[in-house]
Amino acid sequence: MSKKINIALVGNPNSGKSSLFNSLTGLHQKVGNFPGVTVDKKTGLSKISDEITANFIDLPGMYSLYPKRADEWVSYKVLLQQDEFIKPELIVLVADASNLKRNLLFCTQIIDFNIPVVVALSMMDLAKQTGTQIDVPGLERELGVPIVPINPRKNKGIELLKKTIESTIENNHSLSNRSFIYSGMLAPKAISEVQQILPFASDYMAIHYLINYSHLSFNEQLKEQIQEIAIRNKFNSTRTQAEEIMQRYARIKHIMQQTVVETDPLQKSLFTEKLDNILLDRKWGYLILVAVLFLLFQSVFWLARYPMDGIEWAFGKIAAIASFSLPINWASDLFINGFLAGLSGIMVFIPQIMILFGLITLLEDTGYMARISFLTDKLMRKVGLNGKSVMPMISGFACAVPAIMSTRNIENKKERLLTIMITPLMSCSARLPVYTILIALVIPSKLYFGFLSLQGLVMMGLYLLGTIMSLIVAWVMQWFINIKERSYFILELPVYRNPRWKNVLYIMIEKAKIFIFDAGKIIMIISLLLWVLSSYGPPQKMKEINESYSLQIKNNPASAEEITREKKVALLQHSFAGILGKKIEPAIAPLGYDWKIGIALITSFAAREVFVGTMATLYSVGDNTNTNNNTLRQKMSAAVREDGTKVYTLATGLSLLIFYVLAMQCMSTIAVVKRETRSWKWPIIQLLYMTGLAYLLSFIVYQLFK
Ligand SMILES: Nc1nc2c(ncn2[C@@H]2O[C@H](COP(=O)(O)OP(=O)(O)OP(=O)(O)O)[C@@H](O)[C@H]2O)c(=O)[nH]1
Ligand SMILES: [Mg+2]
Repeated sequence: MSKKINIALVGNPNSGKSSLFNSLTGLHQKVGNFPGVTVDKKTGLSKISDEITANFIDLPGMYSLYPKRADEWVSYKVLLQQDEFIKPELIVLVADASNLKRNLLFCTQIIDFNIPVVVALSMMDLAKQTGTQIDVPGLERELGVPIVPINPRKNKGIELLKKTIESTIENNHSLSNRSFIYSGMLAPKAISEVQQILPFASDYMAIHYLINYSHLSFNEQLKEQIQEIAIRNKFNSTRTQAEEIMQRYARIKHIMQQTVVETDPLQKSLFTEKLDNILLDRKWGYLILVAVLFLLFQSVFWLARYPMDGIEWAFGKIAAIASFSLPINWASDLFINGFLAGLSGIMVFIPQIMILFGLITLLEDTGYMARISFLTDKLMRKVGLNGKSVMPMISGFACAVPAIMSTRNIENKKERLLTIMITPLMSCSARLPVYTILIALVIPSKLYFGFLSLQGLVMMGLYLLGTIMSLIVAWVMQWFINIKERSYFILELPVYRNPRWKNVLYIMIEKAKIFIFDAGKIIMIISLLLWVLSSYGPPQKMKEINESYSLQIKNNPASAEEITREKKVALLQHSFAGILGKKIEPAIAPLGYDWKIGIALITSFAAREVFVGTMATLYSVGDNTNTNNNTLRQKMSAAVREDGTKVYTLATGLSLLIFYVLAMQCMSTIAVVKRETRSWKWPIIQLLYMTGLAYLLSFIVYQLFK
């Protein structure tokens, strides 16, 4: 019978844990070239042998066993057997061979827990490049645990690792109870008293219970007992920790002298260092940073244009063929004006979303993202944030939900909270469709110097507006958040790496899929619902309209076409959707919006990307040209108000753009903020301030440009 065991993957940040996890399980856990990519636990199955199936747990990285950040606590609790779902029976410790000394500190702490350990030594290729030679069997003897060199990027060493895990499990009971340092001597009496109430704790684990009992999931009685032991024995956690670290480093130093040959550090001139001399330069560094960000947004707009035109054209053709060949009835109307219109509204944006995610993944994979944090730390500090806030903010350009989760690696609580509060102001990919269509409507397509497109510049302006507002809001909000904690910025700069193109491509396809299926599902359902709401109304009123216009046509057959068009508009206005839109019109008229836009604001309250689907449905249902091969853009640009003036003037367009830059219209973000801050207070404040800001600025802009 096959046995299932839990194996935790732990190690320093950026050492290759998630890469190994992916190699072992065939899953696609996010991997990136900076410390703190993984911020939550994730499990996956892998067959170790015919008898053993392992449930691997990928965990956030930790520098040492003294957690400071929210993500380190996740790992710490799993290691101390305090996680309610996962209790690891074996630990695979991933150690970065090119950074051995620091990785060994953590490694020896894990060894002293007395849970079976296998060490996976990653980055051997990098160690070799810098001339470091490691005597693996010698190191194994000194540490007393098996060590397997691996390279998860190239799938090397995985089989051997599985074999070693298998034999470690089999030899479990004959494992010598060998510790790296004599932790029992650090606080002998307190430790043995803890072990009397928690008999399974190793000496070293007992120390951790003494230090962190108040944060762990013990019952109150047990917490009081441990506290009492600590006080009675005058247990001093700071002194114990310092003593422990010193003892460990003393032994590690000795071991390294015996088993590792390093080149003279002065001689090694790394590619990374040379590149950093330019990229982190006080002048060039910032210039290059601005250029990189500029290129990023220009390319999203540029590169995507041609595939977008193609998709639009194709859907126009399909709709034309369908309306030509299908019989005219409610089913074909639903198909063409509900389903097809909604679908094309989704598909058109796939190219931009893929390109945006692809480029951001490139920044992360090469290691440049961490440099952006480094370069911007000073600026960020001025507004109460931290260099580490920049990574979530830039990820926020793709999607606020993972971005907000990634704030877990910011140490300071206030800075983390501020980052969470402002990240949704960064223009995420769901806003792209809205921007694209509105820009195409109200901003002329002009080129400066033959390559700078005006529309591209406006697009960049919107991204910039979101970013600048986020800094201003952070600056203001820091005075209202009353958390006092020392702030510091420690970020290990990773070495530059070639991007893994397969990974980039995978993420692009994956994000496109998520957009089509997750967002698409919502868009589609709302579009179809909207089609019903805007095709039907109170029956009595609808009947009246139909009859009155039929009469008019009978009396005046020459202008039948004109009258039919008026009839359609009247029907839409008195449909259920029309009634709804009219209801909120007074509130949004000062921003320059009519009732159709009002409907879109309502439907996109839960998810902004619904805007385009809504527009597509509304303008198709009320389509007064009777041909279906018009694109949505053409239909919108032809839209007129009751007094005959155009709906989408520059003023309305700009006001609407600004509203979408600033308003909080995303249920998923609200949910994730609630989860990360563990209260409803912050998501509610966020919803209110963002929507208020959006209303105010849109109002000002409309009144200025009107
Ligand atoms: N050269 C080389 N690169 C590797 C190796 N293993 C992983 N990498 C790269 O190292 C980087 C970090 O990998 P991850 O798997 O995200 O590291 P992690 O330990 O999960 O990092 P955190 O989640 O931030 O703690 C990625 O760019 C990987 O492609 C290796 O053996 N050699
Ligand atoms: Mg990871």
